Amino acid sequence: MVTRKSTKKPNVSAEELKTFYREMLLIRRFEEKAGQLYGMGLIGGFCHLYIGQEAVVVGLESVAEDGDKRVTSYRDHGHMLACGMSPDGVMAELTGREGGYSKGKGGSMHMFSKEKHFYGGHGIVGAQVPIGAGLAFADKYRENGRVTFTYFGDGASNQGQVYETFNMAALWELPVVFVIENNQYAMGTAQQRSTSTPDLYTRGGAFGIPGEIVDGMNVVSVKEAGAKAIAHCRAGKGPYILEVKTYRYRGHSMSDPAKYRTREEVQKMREERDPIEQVRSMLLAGKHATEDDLKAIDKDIKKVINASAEFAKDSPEPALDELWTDIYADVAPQNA
Ligand SMILES: Cc1ncc(C[n+]2csc(CCOP(=O)(O)OP(=O)(O)O)c2C)c(N)n1
Ligand SMILES: [Mg+2]
Repeated sequence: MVTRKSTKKPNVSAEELKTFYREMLLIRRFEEKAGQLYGMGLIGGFCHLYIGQEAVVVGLESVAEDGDKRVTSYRDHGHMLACGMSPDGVMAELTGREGGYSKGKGGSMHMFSKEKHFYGGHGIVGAQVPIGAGLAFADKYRENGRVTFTYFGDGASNQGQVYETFNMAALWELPVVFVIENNQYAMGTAQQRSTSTPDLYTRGGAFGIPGEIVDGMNVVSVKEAGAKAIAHCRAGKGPYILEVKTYRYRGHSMSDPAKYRTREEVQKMREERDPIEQVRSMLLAGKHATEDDLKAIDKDIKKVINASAEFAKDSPEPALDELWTDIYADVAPQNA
């Protein structure tokens, strides 16, 4: 089994660092805005924010190619933005409006984009894991060289269906990267209180699936590990596990008072490990950008996010007869 950490110097251009900065900031500002709209009563139901975990999806999406697929849990806004879905469509869905990706009928946890190969958004813990293997099975069957990123949490990694999936994915050598986003908590339960062995990247050992641990607060490390994992899958060698160590800054969902950890713990992580601040420092230290350049990026992104909130507020609620649509598929699935 592969179990080592990469120690070589990062191989990333100044342009790419700037792209990472922009993409992570887009997710952060989007989530902050979603939090505000939730507080104003414009978003109802469940809403799980991704703040703190931005480097995971941005690093991994940087190695994905056209036609590669992704599926994740309910903490899904970052994944959608990182694969190129529109902030307008995502925000409108959060507010339950017609202009949303599910016409306002799905909300935060139930959005999809066939065009961007984003397959949800799943509220049942671990349920997306066999779905991810199914997507990879279809690609293997079609011999199209595509890979699926299947994201799930540290909590979900204790679910039974994950291991049934590992077995089949290894047996059939499916092109799937299992990404365990270890943000150290499952709702209010810290990982050490729920999990007998802390090293989740070794969980594929019984099935012969290689795994690697990655610093998920460092987007460059995530990119490098992602490149290796995806190359393994594309070469037809079967599944790969990445345990990406990250941290969720906000509560589990909007209704979480977060009494299970100290403010100091969160503050320390924000001050010492923040993924966006790390890239900001690299850009400034390498003289790849000035404070003013970075301010201009921030200003640009705020515009995009404010426009998405306006779009969401202006979009009407779905018409009553939408209650009867999108219940059953009208046609059998064709080539995805
Ligand atoms: C099968 C199932 N059991 C329990 C729940 C309730 N639940 C929702 S999220 C969650 C914690 C999952 O934590 P983790 O996998 O670490 O993901 P994170 O929320 O940290 O992203 C639980 C227990 C659920 N939705 N589905
Ligand atoms: Mg977790």
